[in-house]
Amino acid sequence: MERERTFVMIKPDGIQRGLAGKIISRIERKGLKLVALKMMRMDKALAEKHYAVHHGKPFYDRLINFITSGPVIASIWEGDNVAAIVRKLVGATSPDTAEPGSIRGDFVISTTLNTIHASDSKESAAFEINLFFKEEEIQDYSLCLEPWFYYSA
Ligand code: FUP
Repeated sequence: MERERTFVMIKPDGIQRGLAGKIISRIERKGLKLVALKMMRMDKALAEKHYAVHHGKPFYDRLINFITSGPVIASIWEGDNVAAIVRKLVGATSPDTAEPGSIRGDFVISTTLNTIHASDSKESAAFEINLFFKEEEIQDYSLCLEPWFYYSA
């Protein structure tokens, strides 16, 4: 079944702190389906496209420097209403409001070093997936547990 997709990226601090496995595991255990995954180093041009909406803001240069400072893990996840669900798992942008139990609520104390990016809407997911992945890098397969995540009777 064709379900909605979203883009998730583990940032350089998440990799350095050894949180990549924990973060992926949290998204998996929710019942979402991993369809693409790669470790890569973002160059300045890609970072500027990805964060174009923040161009000119006071934190923009810091953000571009940080995101290009080390490798990231880019991924695509599928599921019903997946963009909204993953944003809830990620938690709020500000470390003082990120809810305990969310990824940022449990692991993050900085607004810059915040371990994870997730698309904030279906529209930004489509843009970001297209920016980071070629269609042939996205896997089409069925998840054998899917009938235990979605009730279809
Ligand atoms: P989010 O979608 O929660 O990652 O947050 P935004 O799209 O608003 O911001 C993108 C990135 O900019 C955040 F991951 C961290 C950084 N940022 C700051 O450094 N300072 C700010 O005031 C807001 C965002």
